[in-house]
Amino acid sequence: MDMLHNRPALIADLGAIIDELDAKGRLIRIKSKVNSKHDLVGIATEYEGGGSAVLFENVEGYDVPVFIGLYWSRELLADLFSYDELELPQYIADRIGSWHQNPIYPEIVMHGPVLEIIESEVDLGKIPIPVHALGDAGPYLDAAVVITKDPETSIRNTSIQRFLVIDKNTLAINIDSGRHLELCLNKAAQRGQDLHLTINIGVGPGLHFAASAPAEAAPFGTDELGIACAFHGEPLRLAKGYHSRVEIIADAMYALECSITPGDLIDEGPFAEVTGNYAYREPRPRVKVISIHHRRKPIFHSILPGKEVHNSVGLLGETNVLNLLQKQIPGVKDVYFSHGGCGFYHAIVQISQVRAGWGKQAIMAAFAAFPPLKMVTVVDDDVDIRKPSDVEWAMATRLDGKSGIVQIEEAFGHGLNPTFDDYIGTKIGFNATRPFPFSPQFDRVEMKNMDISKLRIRGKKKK
Ligand SMILES: Cc1cc2nc3c(=O)[nH]c(=O)nc-3n(C[C@H](O)[C@H](O)[C@H](O)COP(=O)(O)O)c2cc1C
Ligand SMILES: [Mn+2]
Repeated sequence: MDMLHNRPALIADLGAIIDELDAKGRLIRIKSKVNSKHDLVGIATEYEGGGSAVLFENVEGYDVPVFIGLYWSRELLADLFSYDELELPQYIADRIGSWHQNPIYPEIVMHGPVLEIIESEVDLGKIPIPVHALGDAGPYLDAAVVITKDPETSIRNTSIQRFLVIDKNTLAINIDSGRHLELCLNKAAQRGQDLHLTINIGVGPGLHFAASAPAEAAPFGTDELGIACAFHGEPLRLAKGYHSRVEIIADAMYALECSITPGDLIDEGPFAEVTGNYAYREPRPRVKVISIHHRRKPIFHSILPGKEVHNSVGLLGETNVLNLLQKQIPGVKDVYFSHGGCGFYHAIVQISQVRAGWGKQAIMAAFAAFPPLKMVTVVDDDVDIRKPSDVEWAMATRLDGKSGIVQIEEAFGHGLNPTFDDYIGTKIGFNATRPFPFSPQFDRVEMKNMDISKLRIRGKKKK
């Protein structure tokens, strides 16, 4: 009985997650004193992608540790949910499916770790918020789960946005075009009201995934916090804010109650973004921080802008494309968003062809399922979609340059992609599948699979 409740509680509580990673030998504790400006992220980058996360226990000038790396390895993430890495996208798709069919709703509680301390004075300078890249404008909140309410219907919306720290009680937020938060802000503007929001830092992956779920999986007007409940297998615990109409996450490390006055802008950027480029400086909404709640012994959670974002927003996009393609396109077996494609610009689709023409249908369906995509490559089921050289082989030997490339000009994409100036650019699909029906010249050579572990040999196999 207790076992059943163990898992959900674990996934909902970052403190418990860090302990669990430690017990599994998946936590590196940095004991040396580290400066949070550039040095911390520089060190974290050395561990990026490994199967362990990192806890900086001694951050210069602060008594709060910084945790980083929860999302940089799918192996680590999958292990936390007790799944295999390759099962992770399907597991996430199932959780979102379960939310659609049998939603569990969040509950309001009176007590929770985040309510332990409320700061008498708002001072963001007391939180060890790292400065990431050398060209960044300043410290950034990068794993901040935003909750707001539609000013018209009061239905909650959840997302993740980056925030630049301006001064002790001011942040600047980057809201991409098309985000539900933008819709809420526009509605507040029409009503002449401020928009209230809460920023919740130090949460588990169920909630992080709920906030990252694309609009195509969680349309406007649906409370995405239910997705977190689906991961936890129980209601997500919310606490009422002291100053705002919007709830905070009772089990978070930190919760900030904030407001935005529509039209009030302040310069934000540059910031090292998921593309590997800097997002440029521009006037963006100013966020006033009204109160700061936190645990008695908080840990600050940060993420790196590369693989960690691929495995959150990208993984959720991948899951959505997989889910929709499996419903719409006969023969679709697997989908992968490659790291070279920044985790969410390039979808590789594996298909077991049953009829001609579905390769191109898969391209169109993938673009529709996830608008930030710039490229889709479709391959047969004898190609390993997680192996770049295998995908290239399919393009080199099976893609017909004349009939196999689909080009869609002036389409809406992702504004951060340098080739999508003001969100508009060209999307490309590559149908690198064999012509159907198959003919022998496209057959892949096969050798017999042998076990060499018991061979009597002299000499070593070189790597
Ligand atoms: C780590 C991370 C950082 C993100 N940063 C931003 C950001 O700065 N601005 C933004 O608009 N979306 C950002 N996103 C994407 C949105 O959170 C995501 O698309 C979400 O689904 C939007 O919620 P919505 O569908 O309710 O609009 C980020 C996602 C992740 C995982
Ligand atoms: Mn939404």
